[in-house]
Amino acid sequence: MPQTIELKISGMTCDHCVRSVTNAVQDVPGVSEAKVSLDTNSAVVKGEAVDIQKILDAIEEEGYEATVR
Ligand SMILES: [Cu+2]
Repeated sequence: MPQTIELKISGMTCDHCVRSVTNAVQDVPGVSEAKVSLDTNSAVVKGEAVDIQKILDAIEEEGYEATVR
């Protein structure tokens, strides 16, 4: 079943941060798309059979804080 996950992300300050978060999220199994916004400090992730905790962990490993909205 396709999922759309909305996240709140804190700690991003520039486009480099956006890329780091985007790449980290896209590496999580099942993720098909990750749209990360610096303006709204949020992300919309699409995928299937995604372990949301893995997304949160991947973002934290990059040095940012993420929560599910
Ligand atoms: Cu940055």
